[in-house]
Amino acid sequence: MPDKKKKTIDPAALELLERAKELGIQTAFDRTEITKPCPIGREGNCCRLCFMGPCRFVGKTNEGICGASRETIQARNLARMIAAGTASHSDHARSLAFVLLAAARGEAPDFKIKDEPKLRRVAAILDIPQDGKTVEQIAEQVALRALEDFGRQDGEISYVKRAPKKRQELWRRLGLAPRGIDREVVEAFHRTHMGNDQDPEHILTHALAVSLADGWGGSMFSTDISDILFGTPTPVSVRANLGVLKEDEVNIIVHGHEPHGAQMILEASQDPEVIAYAKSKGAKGINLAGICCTANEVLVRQGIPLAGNFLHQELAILTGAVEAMIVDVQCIMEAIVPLSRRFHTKIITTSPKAKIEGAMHIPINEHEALSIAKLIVKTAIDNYPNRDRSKTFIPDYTNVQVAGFSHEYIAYMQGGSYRESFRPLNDAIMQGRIRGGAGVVGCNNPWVTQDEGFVYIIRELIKNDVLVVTTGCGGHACGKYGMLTPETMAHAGPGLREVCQAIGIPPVLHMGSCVDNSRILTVLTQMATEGGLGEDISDLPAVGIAPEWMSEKALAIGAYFVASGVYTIFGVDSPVGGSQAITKLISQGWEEMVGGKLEFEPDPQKMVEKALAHIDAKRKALKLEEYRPDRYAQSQSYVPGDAFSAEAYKKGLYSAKKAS
Ligand code: NFS
Ligand code: SF4
Repeated sequence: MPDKKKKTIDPAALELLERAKELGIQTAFDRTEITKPCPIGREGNCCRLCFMGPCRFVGKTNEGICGASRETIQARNLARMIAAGTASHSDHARSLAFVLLAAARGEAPDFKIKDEPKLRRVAAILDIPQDGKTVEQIAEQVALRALEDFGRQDGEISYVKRAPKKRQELWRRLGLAPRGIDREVVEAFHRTHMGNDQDPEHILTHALAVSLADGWGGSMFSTDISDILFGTPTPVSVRANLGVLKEDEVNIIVHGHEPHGAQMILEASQDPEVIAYAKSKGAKGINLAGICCTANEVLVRQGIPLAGNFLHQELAILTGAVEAMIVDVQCIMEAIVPLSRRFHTKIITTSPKAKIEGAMHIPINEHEALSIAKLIVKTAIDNYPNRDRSKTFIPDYTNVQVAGFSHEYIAYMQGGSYRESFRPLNDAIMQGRIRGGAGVVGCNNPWVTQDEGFVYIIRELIKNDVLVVTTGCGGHACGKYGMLTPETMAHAGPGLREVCQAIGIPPVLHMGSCVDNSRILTVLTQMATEGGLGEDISDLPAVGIAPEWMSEKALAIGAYFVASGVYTIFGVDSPVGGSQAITKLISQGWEEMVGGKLEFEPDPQKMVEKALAHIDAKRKALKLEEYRPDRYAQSQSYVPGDAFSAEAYKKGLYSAKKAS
């Protein structure tokens, strides 16, 4: 198990953990120490796929009761995790496709087609004829086409053709182009049932196909449909961390992943009648804040504050100042329900797919969404008088962040609508002003110090002139420490800093939620096809890093980045650490096959070293100018200060006191 010295570097979290201790309350941080996960299962050495087992591969045991080898069971375990992650992202996309369909047919009056240009761009990609059709008719066709891709039996899903030509051909040659999203997921579970596919390499090759059904299927449709319904993000400034909660307002937290319910909660909370109702209960107003990806999806589009990432969900309740936490699907800890009973907080589940015992269940459907959302918000307001002031403790930390760099905006910012392109970015990489790119994304995991990996790795990368993009809980982490502001360019190497100054962007770009990792695929494709950096994603000097991963969804993302040609490094620990052969297969083996590889490396410093070495090797293979940090060292207009240290953070250097 990793040796962890402290639980978190977040001062707000530290104060609340202290508070939890005073109250005798345990959180995931404490349960990590008490529970001690099974070391056999943790490294993938346990098979429980049939009732002759579970078979544990320890000591001299090298086969299961059925004779399955260690490699087979490792491959099956990993493939199943990737399939479950793919199912989650994709089922989220399916919900959105149904919302779009209902909106297009006039059956979801509270949802509108907010971004018609995006709808038309998506329709064009899908070859849907638009002449003489109304916006609603086009939207209906887009929704139907997405749903078709879920149930498609043959051929390939629509978005395969969005990849670089060379990549598409490779996938087709290897049989990796997903036929249908549901089909690949179902087949993964079939193949890994007892007594079926028992060739580890064969199992894991299919796992790559499954993951592509996520990246270029479910996740990409999620992103597109969310943009159509709620608007394509553009940079917006929001506040982050638990200090956004208010002493004198009804605090409502939305947490989860699917954006449509949260969007309705947001609209309900802005309704003058609902606000008046809150005032009638003695509150000054309604304060909505978000946790995890629901926050990244909805709130950043409209500048609403973020309460924090995955490990902040219990801490938010510990403030004693939250009237309701409204959750939909994914990454919701069951622990929040018993915890909420120690305070006045109500946990309300809103997805027909997810109930939690002891929580209030008010499912939101697309047909009467807003009226249900108003009911939910009123339930929170009714709870406001129950807040016990002697128990509230809101840590006074927030920070400013700029988020909302959609791939469309990244193209736009490099030339405006007149001449948008990836030419400036590609040129900067070719000249060595920017050394390369990195996506630093993913979860929190209480097995490592919360946010420490993100802050360390990103700081080192930008110092070394690597442009960073982030999503998901990684985005929250960056936001909390002020790393998403233009001022962060003070910490960038001189070449990268100059580019950031010229365009006016931070060196770390927040691209959205975890399904928005699909936006990174689009950016990589645009860079690979712009010219000068090879002709496939695997040619690019780029890496993916998930330093604090924990979920099956994270593994699905890791796998689709690999299958798309990206070197991907995961932190914490390896779920296949019990087999050297499988470890080699998913790194060296996959690299030979698809040009990307998956490695697990717990040490953040080594992650940075590996990332830089890979970027330099790719630069060399492309015969680009050698990267020399001193070459463009002219730009000194920013004096670097230590904005990221907990000390600086505590002093309030970058944490203006709870601004609204
Ligand atoms: Ni991604 Fe978003 Fe966070 Fe991990 Fe969970 S919230 S979908 S899975 S923990 S980054
Ligand atoms: Fe054991 Fe084989 Fe059953 Fe797995 S499938 S539990 S290895 S007998």
